[in-house]
Amino acid sequence: MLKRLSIAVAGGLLLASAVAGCGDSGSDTGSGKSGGGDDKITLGFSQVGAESGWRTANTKSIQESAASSGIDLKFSDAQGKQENQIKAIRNFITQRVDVIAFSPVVESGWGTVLKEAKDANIPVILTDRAIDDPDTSLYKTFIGSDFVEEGKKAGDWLVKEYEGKSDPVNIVELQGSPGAAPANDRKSGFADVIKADTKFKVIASQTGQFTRTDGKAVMETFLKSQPDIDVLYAHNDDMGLGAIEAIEAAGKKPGTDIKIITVDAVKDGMTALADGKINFIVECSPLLGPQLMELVKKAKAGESIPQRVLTKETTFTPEQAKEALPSRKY
Ligand code: GZL
Repeated sequence: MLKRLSIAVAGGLLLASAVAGCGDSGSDTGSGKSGGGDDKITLGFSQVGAESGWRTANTKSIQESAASSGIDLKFSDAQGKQENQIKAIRNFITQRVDVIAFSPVVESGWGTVLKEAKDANIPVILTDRAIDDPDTSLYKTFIGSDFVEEGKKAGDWLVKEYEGKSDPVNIVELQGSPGAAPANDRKSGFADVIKADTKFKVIASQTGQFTRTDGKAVMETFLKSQPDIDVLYAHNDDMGLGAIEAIEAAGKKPGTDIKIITVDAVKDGMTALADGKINFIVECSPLLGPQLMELVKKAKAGESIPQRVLTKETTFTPEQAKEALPSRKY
């Protein structure tokens, strides 16, 4: 996390005015030509997978933006596996694409393959998630959210919610997928804020893999093993929605008996928020496509790009969700 913070400071933050835009490896959804053909840019993109509503919206944004930008997209779905992403990046290098972009499924283990891309003189752009490699020359920029800040926003809401109360507040936490930057940083940002008051106790914390299925299963075990749960902090809406099913099956009222904080603000999460089943959502926008394509064009043209492009996002209460839902793009 510290490394990324130094990158942010060193590279200068370009605050996005708004983020109108967040099968098999190397499958080409474009014309199939490799880079260097006509003046059409070929982009090789390796996506984490299809684990959540956020990821679906992110993929849609990238595919639609590539098409509208006239960029030939070779899209690869890694199904949540780092080895598939490394394979896809090597395929893109062999195919001599013009630019490589990817959302790293985990923070570590990218130095070797990114050095191969650098040696092949193919610019790389990180989107959505960061890596912990100290060599920032391995990629042109990282466009994505500040996950530590997202965790802090979640913690800040909880502190305000329980201001003036002294009884213990028992928290269970559904973490994102192990090793992923959003999981590591949302956990640390939240913990940093709540440690100021000893009444807050994280009594159980386990990965729900960012999926509804696993979020529900882990919440079931929490409910069986923890007789007194006051709050659930889920690192994304999908795990929170799965947990809601488990909470209701246990005869408890989500949002009332157990307060729930999640991150993302996808439509299903916002609907549960508007219905009072979730109490607070920290937004993490998946609509990174338009900005990514602008960065791809600059990288191809050899123009200078800020080391860090931070996406702009907010938070939602139930009332704000009711207002925002009709115009939500994802
Ligand atoms: C965050 C993104 C996370 C989302 C999850 O930028 O990487 O991965 O919060 C998704 O919903 O699975």
